[in-house]
Amino acid sequence: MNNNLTIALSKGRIFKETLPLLKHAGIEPVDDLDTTRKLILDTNRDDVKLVIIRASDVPTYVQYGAADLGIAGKDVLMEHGGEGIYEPLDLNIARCKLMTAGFKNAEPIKGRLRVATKFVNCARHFFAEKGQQVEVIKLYGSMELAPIVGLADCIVDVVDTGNTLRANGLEPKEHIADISSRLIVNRASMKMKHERVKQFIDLMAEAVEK
Ligand code: PRT
Ligand code: MG
Repeated sequence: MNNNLTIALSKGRIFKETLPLLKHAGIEPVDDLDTTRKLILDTNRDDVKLVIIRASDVPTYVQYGAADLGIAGKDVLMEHGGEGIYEPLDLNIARCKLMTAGFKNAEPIKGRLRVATKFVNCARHFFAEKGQQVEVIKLYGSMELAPIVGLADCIVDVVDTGNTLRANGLEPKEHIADISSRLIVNRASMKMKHERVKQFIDLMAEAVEK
């Protein structure tokens, strides 16, 4: 087995907030992410590559060993289920909350509550724990629209400032989980490249503590 490291992460807030941590670990991308169209980024280290993918695909790449390591939100990890993956480090970045949200003065719903979300597993689990019957409707984005057009009674989504909810006449209701991004590791890579991976985790942990 080679001793290279492939790290999967998404563009946007996770990439931005991960850069300083990677830098502390001695890793800097060579290409400018704002302009490059490459999906595999070279770094200053010959033995380290970054693969840039959809946030919700990161656990899958790591699960199957297409990447040794990844950085993903706890929301995405809970939804994925975590099979084949270790989660050794909370990076404490891209913090937000997984919440239910709905109209401000919503009437109590008679019958089954309809919940629109891209987090169908999390939503099912949350309402099942409360013993509440729900119909979960899978969406891929713009969940806030669902109650407005009558597609659902409420949504499950991640919330930071709550501005997006308020701008659409909705408010956060029930807290499901505090979210931050985690460093994840493929189980086989953890064994086969143990020294290499452990050294990287330790450096990232140091960067988080700084
Ligand atoms: O778009 P794609 O399907 O590729 O994935 P994604 O939209 O999940 O990716 P990205 O980069 O937007 O989010 C990556 C991770 O960042 C998520 O999995 C969360 O763990 C974390 N995170 C932290 C957030 C937010 N904060 C956040 N505010 N993810 C999404 N949001 C959304 C929120 O739902 C709302 O639509 O940003 C919008 C602004 O939020 P407010 O509450 O400040 O208005
Ligand atoms: Mg997005």
